[in-house]
Amino acid sequence: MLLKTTFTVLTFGLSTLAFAGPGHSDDHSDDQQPSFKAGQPGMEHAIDRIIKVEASDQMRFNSEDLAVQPGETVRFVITNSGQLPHEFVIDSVEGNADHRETMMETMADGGMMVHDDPNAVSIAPGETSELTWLFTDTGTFEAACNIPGHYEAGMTTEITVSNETVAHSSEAG
Ligand SMILES: [Cu+2]
Repeated sequence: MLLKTTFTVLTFGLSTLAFAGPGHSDDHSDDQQPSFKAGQPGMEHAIDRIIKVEASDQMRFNSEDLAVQPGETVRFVITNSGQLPHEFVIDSVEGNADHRETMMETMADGGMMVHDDPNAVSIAPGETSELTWLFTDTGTFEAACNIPGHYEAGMTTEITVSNETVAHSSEAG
């Protein structure tokens, strides 16, 4: 059995409401918050799910399936089981590529890169860090460790955001 049972979750039309504002404005002038392609920082009281992730020196994120729905707030609890520092950054593939570029430039200048972006968290060896994130749009994003060499060694995991309704119900009730 390859298909897992998926419960149909009523999301109360969150994504519909988001676009139901009066007068379609086409300019995305969200000045109050920096915009992230993968969503925005989540709020404590809105957490729908907790996903545990292990960051290992094998340059892997070990976790359960990272499939979420738009409108879902997830608290990621990331434990660094290794001896090296790691980080967990939620962004688009391109966004993470930019992070890595910035990090390389900073380190080339002799600086230390400390991520204080809301979509990123550092995890010291043996420590556990948390990141609460609200996924707003459908798409394929990734959680990545952008410490030089880590991503390249495979320290990235895909996050799929989709309205995964059970489309195979041939006979609707
Ligand atoms: Cu790492």
